[in-house]
Amino acid sequence: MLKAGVIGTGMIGQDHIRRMTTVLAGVTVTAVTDVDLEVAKRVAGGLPGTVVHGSGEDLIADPAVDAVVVCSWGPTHERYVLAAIAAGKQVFCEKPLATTERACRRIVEAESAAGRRLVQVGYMRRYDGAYRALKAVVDSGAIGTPLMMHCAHRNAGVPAFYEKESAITDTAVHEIDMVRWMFGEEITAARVLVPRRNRNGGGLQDPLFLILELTGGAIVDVEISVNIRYGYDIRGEVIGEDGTAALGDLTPVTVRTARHLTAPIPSDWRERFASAYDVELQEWIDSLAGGGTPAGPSAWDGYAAAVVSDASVAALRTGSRVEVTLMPRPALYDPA
Ligand code: NAD
Ligand code: ISE
Repeated sequence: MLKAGVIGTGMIGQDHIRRMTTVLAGVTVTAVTDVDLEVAKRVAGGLPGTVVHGSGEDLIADPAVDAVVVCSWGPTHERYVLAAIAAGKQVFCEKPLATTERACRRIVEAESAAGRRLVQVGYMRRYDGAYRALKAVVDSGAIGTPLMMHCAHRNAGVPAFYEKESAITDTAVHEIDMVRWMFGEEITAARVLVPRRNRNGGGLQDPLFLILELTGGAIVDVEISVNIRYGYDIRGEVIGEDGTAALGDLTPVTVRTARHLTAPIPSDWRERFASAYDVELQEWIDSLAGGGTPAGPSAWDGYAAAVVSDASVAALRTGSRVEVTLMPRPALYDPA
């Protein structure tokens, strides 16, 4: 039984604790912490035997914690991931791995020096049934060589901590990771177009239109709308030489009444990606059994996504096309 400690008991921290305590097998939550200790105590209150620590560092040092799950705000990820690596403990870190290229590079260097994989990053789309089915079609060659992909990442609204550039660093970073995985190629350059503003967006520049270029010449566009009110809507269509493949409408039910056809739309990521998070964490837990190492998105993937995210932020600020340069990939991350 894997003894997990959770740092950050906000929205996704609570959701992952719920799945680790009521859905998944082979795991128990032995400790939690949050910078807001009252929240951590409230969450631990419903979990018999779960200890509340005063800091993330204390939780990582706890001998009753085998593996750490980092669900705090992005800028705090680096220090907890580095502390877990230093303690020789496995760490599942919610995306983004860290909020800058430099911070991710420090994590990659620390893990490489440790000589074994200790980090997995929460890019859960790789575990989503619809994205996996889309990738299977692309990989099968049925639509020919993929040339382009259209994506839309729509949120009904965003949390209070969301800042001007979060549409890229917190939201589109999912497409950045997904595209690297879907095409099996690196992203080489980014551009951002800025349409007129949504009146619901407050001070945010919302929506944004991100354009990514890939090593093999394919181009991907991503509409990022984070105050679109009607619901949480994730779209993707790959255009190949001989056909196209798109994520389907995932609705479990459609209703026809009074000459109208209606279907529910998820309210947020918890609903849309519930099964993907389940599979992601279960596979992580299973991979660690008997001292194994994780097989999911690595610190290198977290680093690569951060470099593209930084380039996209620079493209937004300057209005120019910004090239992406990755450092040489350490041997630890060579494909098996
Ligand atoms: P949230 O604000 O609901 O929760 C974050 C919690 O972390 C808060 O309770 C806050 O008090 C706590 N916290 C902040 N700094 C801390 C620190 N130094 N030490 C301990 N706790 C600290 O935010 P959220 O929506 O749960 O997002 C948390 C992380 O999860 C972010 O990195 C976000 O990008 C990621 N996330 C991923 C997905 C996904 O689809 N994979 C979805 C949502 C959030
Ligand atoms: C959130 O942090 C997530 O990761 C969600 O998947 C994403 O859709 C949302 O925009 C982010 O704020």
